[in-house]
Amino acid sequence: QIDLSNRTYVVMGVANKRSIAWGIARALDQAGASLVFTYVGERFEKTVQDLADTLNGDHYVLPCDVTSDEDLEKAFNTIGEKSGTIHGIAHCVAFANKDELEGEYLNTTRDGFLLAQNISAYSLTAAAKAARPFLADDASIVTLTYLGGERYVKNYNVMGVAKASLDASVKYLAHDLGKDGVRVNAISAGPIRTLSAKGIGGFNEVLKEMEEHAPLKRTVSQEEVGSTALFLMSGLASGITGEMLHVDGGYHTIG
Ligand code: 0WD
Repeated sequence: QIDLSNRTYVVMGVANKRSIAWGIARALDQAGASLVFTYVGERFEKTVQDLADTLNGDHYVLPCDVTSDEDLEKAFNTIGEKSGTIHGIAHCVAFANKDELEGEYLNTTRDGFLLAQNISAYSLTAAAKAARPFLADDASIVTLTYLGGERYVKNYNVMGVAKASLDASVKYLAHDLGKDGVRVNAISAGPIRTLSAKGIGGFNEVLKEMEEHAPLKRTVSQEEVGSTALFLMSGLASGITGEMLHVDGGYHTIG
């Protein structure tokens, strides 16, 4: 049994109850953690607050647009003031223009490329930077990535390139923060039906392909990603950093 009581974790990227971030939040909550949720856009405030209020443990909710250094600094300074120390961050944020998540990657615009990199990759570095003064000496940062950053996956396009950048960032951040005792890892999740996933062309076929060909012959759930994040956030993973852990029923081993 993992016990995270008296420890504070920041969960970035809950949009609704289907969000992977929510699966992570529930796993951390069940382990007794105190949680801080960051959301972007007023329309998500109530959803996130209402969801957070269903949890057992302490929690509060803050706005934070990861494209703004000012927002990030404000949010993490507030967390530092209210909670003191941060024991972990679940970074579950990504965005690309929907019309660039189908057809040829070659058609990606400069603005679309930079937008995807900004929200989906640089935001991890920016969040780590803003959080650094408050990170515990055994803190654990976990981000979410996807196979499309390691190899070609149809339609994933500009987001695949952003995930490749995110994956490299994990390794560099693991070096920078390792001397503070802080670990940085990525979970490469299999396809899960969420708000963001809806934007990806042919997503139903990706799910079907996984059910047919993954070693486990099924898709994975938010809960399975949540329990892996809980492991990475816990002392059980104290020797693991700069790693990418696939929670994809083994799909990455084929093809
Ligand atoms: O199959 C999937 N769903 C997989 C998702 C497979 C493998 C990885 N992932 C990754 C995603 O790429 C992302 O990094 O998991 C992470 C979480 O994605 P999700 O749970 O699939 O999607 P969703 O519930 O939509 O949450 C992503 C959230 C945003 O939601 P919307 O739908 O509004 O884009 O990222 C947040 C927002 O809450 N977000 C931002 N947060 C702060 N600042 C920003 C921003 N500028 N933009 C988006």
